[in-house]
Amino acid sequence: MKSTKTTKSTKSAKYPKNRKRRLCPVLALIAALSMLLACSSQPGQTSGGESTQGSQSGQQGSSSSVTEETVHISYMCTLDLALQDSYVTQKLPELLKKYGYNVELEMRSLGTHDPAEWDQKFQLAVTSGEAPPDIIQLGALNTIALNAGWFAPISEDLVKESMPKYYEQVQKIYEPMWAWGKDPKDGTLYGIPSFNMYGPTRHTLAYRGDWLEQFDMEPPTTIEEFEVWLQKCRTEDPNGNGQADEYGYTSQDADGYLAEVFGAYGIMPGQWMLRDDKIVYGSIQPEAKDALLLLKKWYDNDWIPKGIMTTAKRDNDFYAGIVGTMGQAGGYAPAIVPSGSYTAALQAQNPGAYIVGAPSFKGPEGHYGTYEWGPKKYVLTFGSHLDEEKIRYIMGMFETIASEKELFELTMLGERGVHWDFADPEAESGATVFLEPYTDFTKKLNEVGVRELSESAWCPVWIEEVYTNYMDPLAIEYANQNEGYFDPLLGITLNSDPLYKENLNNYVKEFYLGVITGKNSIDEFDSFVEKWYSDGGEILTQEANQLYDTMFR
Ligand SMILES: [Ca+2]
Repeated sequence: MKSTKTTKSTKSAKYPKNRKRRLCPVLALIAALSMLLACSSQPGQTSGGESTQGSQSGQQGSSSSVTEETVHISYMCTLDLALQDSYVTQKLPELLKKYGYNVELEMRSLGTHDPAEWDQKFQLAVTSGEAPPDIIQLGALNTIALNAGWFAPISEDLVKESMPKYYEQVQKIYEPMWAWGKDPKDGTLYGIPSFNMYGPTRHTLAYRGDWLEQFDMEPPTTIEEFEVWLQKCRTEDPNGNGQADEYGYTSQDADGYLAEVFGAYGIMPGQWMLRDDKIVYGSIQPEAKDALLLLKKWYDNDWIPKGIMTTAKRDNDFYAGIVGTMGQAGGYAPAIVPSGSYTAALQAQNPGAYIVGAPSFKGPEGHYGTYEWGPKKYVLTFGSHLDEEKIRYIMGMFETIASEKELFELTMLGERGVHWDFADPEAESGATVFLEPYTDFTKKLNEVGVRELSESAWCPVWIEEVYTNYMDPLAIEYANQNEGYFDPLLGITLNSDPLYKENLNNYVKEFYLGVITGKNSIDEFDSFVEKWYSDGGEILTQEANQLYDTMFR
């Protein structure tokens, strides 16, 4: 993709060596050290001891003298994934010394774990003129912060040189993911993308395994077999309460509604799709007509609940034992395995219940699957005040954390035996569980400073050969059951999205629900599509294709 000004091969080199090699020229070393010292003695830094030696000690030109300088690193992390007093933030500097990193960590928290509130507070920090911290991890490259000049430009080459293992990892998982670290306006890279460890399509259709067993059924593989499932759920009282209160499938009022049904017809309403080398919107594709007619039949037969897409609750109704599947792209692979949190929530209300994940049922052309935005997770950026050496230092530190078992475990999970353990405590790999009282979401975030795999303040990038040891093999299998459907634009916001997207999506939802419930006729489909284009869809389609052409080809 990018022209690479390849220097020497650095792939197999360890970081301390890398730094030594790069810092070899004495002048560069002195310059780098004085910059580091300048950074570590900024005003406003209250804790002492940041520079244990004077800058003259660095003139000896050895890498060890570099690491004896304490490097102060300030950090603003999405959702406040770790706080200053969290176990991870407190413990990490001590462990890092062994690997040649002498750091002092400062978390700048925004006081909330709520995504919307966190983003709001972050934007307020930017617009109020606050200076950026050294590292900023975000859900996406924030336009306001970008325009305010918060981020240092980086390059793929810089990442490749400073974190060779992670660079290779990104290339392997999904090369176009660099796009979400780039400014859509001119393609400049500002952020290192991270991905979900379970891959781009990590949800599957989750069934009540005990209901399948009662019906003496295997998970349905076709629409026809799924209809048998729907019918049995309505008529055979699988929850045993003497009432016909069960349904086999539902969707709530949220994105991804009825995903498995549309997936069976090869389309992704609510997301962009690639067709004939063009980006098109899933909601207005002609296959939606067949899917809607099927859903209308199910609705008329009372095989799906009356509150579908309105009052129905995907998760709660499943946990309550009145819906037999968790669809709508809800079956998150690591959560539906026996040690997973969804299984625990289901069993809390339905002792003896269990979950079976299965590939979604196939449509007439053999299409199947549940869909989502893709492998995108977070983006790691650097404050615009940083010089390249400090950026390299931080990148190297993060690659070391991702590569070393003890650092990875600390930053992802906390301390084994105290905060977490393998689901099988005798095992040395496989599914992990948090231990009481750290099963509590807020306690885990505040006190330990960890959340779950694919999300971490202090391990924001990851290396497959390390992280797969902490994944349940069954979850990996589930995560690969519905391959192929994800947004080719990875959910990146278009310029005009704020103007049109919400209204258009509401319009689509209203029309779809109208057809399913009989308020609208499927014959109105063509005029529905026309109106979608004229109400802003045309502009969005143009922008989507432009984005695809400039960032993804
Ligand atoms: Ca019942």
